Amino acid sequence: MFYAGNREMDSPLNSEIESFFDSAPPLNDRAAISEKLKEFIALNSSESGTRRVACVTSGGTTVPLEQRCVRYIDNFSSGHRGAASTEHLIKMGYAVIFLYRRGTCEPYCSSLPDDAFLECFEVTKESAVQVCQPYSEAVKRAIRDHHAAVAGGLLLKLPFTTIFEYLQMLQMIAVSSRSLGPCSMFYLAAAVSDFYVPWKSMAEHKIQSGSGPLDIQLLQVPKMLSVLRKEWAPMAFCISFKLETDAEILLEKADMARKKYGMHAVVANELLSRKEQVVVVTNNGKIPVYRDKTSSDSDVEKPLTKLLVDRHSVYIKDSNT
Ligand code: PAZ
Repeated sequence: MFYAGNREMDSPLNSEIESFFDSAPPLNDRAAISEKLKEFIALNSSESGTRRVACVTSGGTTVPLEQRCVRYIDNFSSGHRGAASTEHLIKMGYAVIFLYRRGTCEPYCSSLPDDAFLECFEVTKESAVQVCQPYSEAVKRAIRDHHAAVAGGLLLKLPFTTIFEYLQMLQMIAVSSRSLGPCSMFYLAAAVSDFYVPWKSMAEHKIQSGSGPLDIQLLQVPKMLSVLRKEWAPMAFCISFKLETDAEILLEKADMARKKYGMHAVVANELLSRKEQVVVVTNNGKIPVYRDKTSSDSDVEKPLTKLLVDRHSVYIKDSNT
């Protein structure tokens, strides 16, 4: 099902998008997601003043090679950027819809031990389960902060795995947040596949290995950023991310993406240095942002989200005048 907004679906890009959605397997839990979104948006909108709501996307999308999927192509992303940014945005007063790849980092979990889950717990003489002493403060803090965000209506977590799920859910979120107008922000840190196998031309069963080299044709995933900007959520403040491994082409590619898709900002980052520095590319300049190296527990997402929130404030003010 494709929601085109008020425009006619007549451009070649729009027909590619339409055919992507038409051929995608429908979301299993579409009705439940839609209900959760409706409630979350209603909770954060009121006549006395709408809270700012950010949709933070995080983690990589998979491209299945078989309908009963055994093999898939993946995009690199640990989800750290999205999870940390979500925590900072909530601290700055935002409500966040966290659209994340199942199994990647989640907000409030970064201070938890990397050790296997079961190593954090022990059984007492009275047969109760308790957190082992060295982990207890970190676990307590994570549970408390996570609970406060979810119970306070400030965090809605929606997991995806495939490119099909991701784009359908992004569209649902964008259309549901239209009523928020300029108070809505899209912070698109997920690493989204550029190529996919259309569902209808995909093998149903596990591809057999006996018949020699595998020859698969991947189609280009239609670029949804323009349609997000122009049709799904035309009033929202939109930030996309550009990852490159070649620093020479990074800033130029980020600026091209900004212009081509009408983004309000593009965050340019290079794979190896992405945790230390990024560059925010806007229509009036390129602003480098660095992690505070004087503090061991600082991250680059703190100054990054602060800068983008300031830009969002200006955007809201300008939209209201
Ligand atoms: O998830 P992570 O913290 O490991 O990495 C974040 C990132 C590099 C995936 C993100 O900053 C990014 O650039 N996302 C967009 C990637 C792209 O499609 O260009």
